[in-house]
Amino acid sequence: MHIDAITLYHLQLPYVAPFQTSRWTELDRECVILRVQAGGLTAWGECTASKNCAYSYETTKTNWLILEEFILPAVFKAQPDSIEAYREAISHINGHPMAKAGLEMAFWDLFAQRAGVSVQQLLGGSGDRVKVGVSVGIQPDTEQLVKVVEGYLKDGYRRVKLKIKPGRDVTEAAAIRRNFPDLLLQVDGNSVYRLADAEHLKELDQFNLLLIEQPLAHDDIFDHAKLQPQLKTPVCLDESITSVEHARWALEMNACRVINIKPGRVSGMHEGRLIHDYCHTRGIPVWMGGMLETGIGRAANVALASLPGFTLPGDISASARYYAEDIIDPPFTLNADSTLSVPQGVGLGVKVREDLVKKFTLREQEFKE
Ligand code: OSB
Ligand code: MG
Repeated sequence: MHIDAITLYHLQLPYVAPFQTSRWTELDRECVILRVQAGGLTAWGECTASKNCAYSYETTKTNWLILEEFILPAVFKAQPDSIEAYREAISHINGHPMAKAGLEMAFWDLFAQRAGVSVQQLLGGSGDRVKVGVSVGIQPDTEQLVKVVEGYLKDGYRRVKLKIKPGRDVTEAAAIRRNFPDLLLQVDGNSVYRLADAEHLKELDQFNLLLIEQPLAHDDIFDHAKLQPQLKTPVCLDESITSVEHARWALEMNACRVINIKPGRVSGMHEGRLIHDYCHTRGIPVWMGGMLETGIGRAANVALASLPGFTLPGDISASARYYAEDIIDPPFTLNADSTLSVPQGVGLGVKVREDLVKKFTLREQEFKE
């Protein structure tokens, strides 16, 4: 199967509301979307990096640069016909997991289409639904936060994640717990705390949280291993797990009791599945993280989240939670049991609205051998 052309789109898709974390705010999703044309088939991928380098050093523009200068030339030369061959073709490139994962996603779509199966089947997932929750950004004040959470509960979400930051973390977690005593609740620090904050973080133990996500530095495992024994709440690592080796280090060091898997952060669904398998055999729960993906990345995430070790609800919400106009048809909707349905068609199983991709594209370029 010859790879004829790969088109990159620098997308800018407005969110329905600003998304604020402990360390940055975003008003729209800027990301690279990829279209691969090969053997008469068209496949799609999405790079998860955004405009800012606050979550990771990667950005929309570095994704584009690394794809253009290194990944695409390697791929046109190697003409990979499997995920393994793709990974081999780019194995000389260090770092830049989100750039690599974006094209890998398109290859999962392509190879699933070639085999006449869904990406879910190609990955070895099963079931037609995955449990999901909603990630709630920092709001102007506590009263507003309670209202926003209430709205999501009315929409049908049964698990909520709060973005937390120093100065308001304990009061906000307390307010949400007081208003919603039985809610499945977790928090995400996005690497804003330090080990010296351990005494303060212990106050969160009283709220019966499912987990606290990435409290300490984005590249830290060592201090998390010193923090976890001091907390009753399970620590979940996000930013600092970028490969199955990191997952092994974290578990061997008892730095966390849960791991969040984001295919982009770990260089693709292949590595994400390795982390899943590693944790699953050790009884460590994993869950699917989110990067506010468009419908393309969301389709890939629900497929991977259907592997059996994804026992906690994922950060994979309905299209309408993020976008007035998602770039797929139909958009993802929430089922009454707080699940999203896994597309059952061939490939990613979603129809990409090329007209909307074009409408929200700032820059587009086609690459050939
Ligand atoms: O830390 O999980 C995170 C979004 C962008 C970057 C980092 C994170 C997030 C989220 C959103 O929490 C999850 C979602 O896609 O709904
Ligand atoms: Mg996180």
